[in-house]
Amino acid sequence: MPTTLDTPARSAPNYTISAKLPDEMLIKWLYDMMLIREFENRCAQAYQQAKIGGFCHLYIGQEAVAVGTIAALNPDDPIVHAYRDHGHALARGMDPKVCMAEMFGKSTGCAKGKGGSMHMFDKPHWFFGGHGIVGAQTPLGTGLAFAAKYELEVLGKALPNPGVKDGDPAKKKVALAYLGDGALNQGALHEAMNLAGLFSIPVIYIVENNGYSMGTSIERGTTMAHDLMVKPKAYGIEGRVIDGLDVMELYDKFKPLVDACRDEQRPAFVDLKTYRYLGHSMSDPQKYRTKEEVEQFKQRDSIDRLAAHLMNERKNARGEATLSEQRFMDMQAQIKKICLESIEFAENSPIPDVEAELYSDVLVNPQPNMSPMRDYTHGAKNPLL
Ligand SMILES: Cc1ncc(C[n+]2csc(CCOP(=O)(O)OP(=O)(O)O)c2C)c(N)n1
Ligand SMILES: [Mg+2]
Repeated sequence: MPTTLDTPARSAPNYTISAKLPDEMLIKWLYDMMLIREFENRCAQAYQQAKIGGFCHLYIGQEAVAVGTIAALNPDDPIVHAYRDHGHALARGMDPKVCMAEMFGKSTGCAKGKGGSMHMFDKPHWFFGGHGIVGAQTPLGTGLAFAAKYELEVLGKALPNPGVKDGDPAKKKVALAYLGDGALNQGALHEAMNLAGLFSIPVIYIVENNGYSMGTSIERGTTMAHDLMVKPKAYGIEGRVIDGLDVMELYDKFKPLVDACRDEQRPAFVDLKTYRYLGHSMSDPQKYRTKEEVEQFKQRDSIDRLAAHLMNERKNARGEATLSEQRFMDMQAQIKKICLESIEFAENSPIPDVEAELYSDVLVNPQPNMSPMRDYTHGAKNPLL
């Protein structure tokens, strides 16, 4: 059992900011978390049926992190993530059909079927990926935040950004750069954090600390795993530890941090403690942890927690339960329908046209470095050769 992921007994909730939010907002959080979980379950099924290929990392267990952190943002605050990214895409507003089509490698997907599970991308929603190289997204998040600050303080106008509505140059922004605990020791993160500290860049590094990097526990791979706050401290960046299994508690702690970083145009670092229920990817015998450990975290499931709060603890203006059992069941049915329709849409969508698509929207290496033994191009002509 990783020591960094303690599972303390829960006391009665003492929510602060989130307790004052409208009922419908909290119900939407629950809906979004349930949608992500159902979507991921459907992905697992489709993967087992070989309808989804390549790598596939599911987000089940961690849903509160994407939903709670994104809820604290403005819609045009940029975010960037690693490869466990379906949940963030959905929480940011991507159409589940488009997300599922990308999973299936179909041309109706958000990256026209060329990205797959690890490369969700949704520029209109200010979601800049989906990145498969561990840690590589952290300098990108720093750059997105730097660009916003540069527009505001130096240019006085929005930089050209085709595909999204022009940002308001007079508006202070904050960017989120999510990373796994396995990215903590990547040089890119430390270079990025140094710059962010030096230039006071409004980026928040969110470590989705699920305790494992593939099969390696954080204690085995990272110094000071029990106190990650020493890392941002070295770069003059404020750090916070936040429990990522209770979305309302998460929001209560995270929202003021976002507001402060926006207002003061400076960075932060969050050790967000969470847990994934399934293996690292679809093929993982999980010999590195016990079934009891997984069960223990399931006892603190974030969806169960919020549902119980809305159905049993929180009252609406009429003094009734905020969420009735009937409405909860209706939500379940609606989500199931949406996910099944997404699968149907993905299945019925065409695969990308090789000739038209293989070299469009991708970085083409003009020096062919592919094996001459195999025709990776399927006959498509490289426009740069
Ligand atoms: C630079 C680099 N090194 C190694 C890998 C192989 N790899 C893929 S995922 C992964 C583990 C990352 O774990 P973590 O950051 O904790 O994210 P999680 O899977 O827990 O979400 C590794 C080592 C990679 N993709 N990129
Ligand atoms: Mg991890």
